[in-house]
Amino acid sequence: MKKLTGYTEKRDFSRSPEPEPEKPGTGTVHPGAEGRFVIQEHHARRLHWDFRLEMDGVLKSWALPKGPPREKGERRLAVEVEDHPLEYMNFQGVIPEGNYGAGEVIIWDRGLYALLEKKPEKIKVVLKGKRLEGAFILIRKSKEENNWLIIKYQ
Ligand SMILES: [Mn+2]
Repeated sequence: MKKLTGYTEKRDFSRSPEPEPEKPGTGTVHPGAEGRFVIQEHHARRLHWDFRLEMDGVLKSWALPKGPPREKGERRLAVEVEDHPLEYMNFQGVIPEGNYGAGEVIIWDRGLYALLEKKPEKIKVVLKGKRLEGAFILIRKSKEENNWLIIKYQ
């Protein structure tokens, strides 16, 4: 559960409909295996899309200010944010004013992904969603920062 302290510290679950983590998730996704992914359109103070991969028992998460790349060769900024609990996969609804991330959350796409490669600075996946399909690579721009690029390469 230690991994989710960033998530729980930012939220008051008596005031937000977001899921409170119950148990730590299990089931690490290894290269060659499949996991689930979700992209949530989040109408917060600034509209963005949250890209989440089931990985190591949590949802590894990035905020995409301009959404995911749709065409081969396109690259978009992906800002790494706190790990979310697996239950967040199914969340949509309105986070009330005054709460962290206040605004509407809509599931924009979801499905399975195949993990091709996983390194601290590089993650390669094949997404099999309704809207997004194909191979994507996430590359961390610098070791000290949370800024990554997500690139559609196939
Ligand atoms: Mn968000």
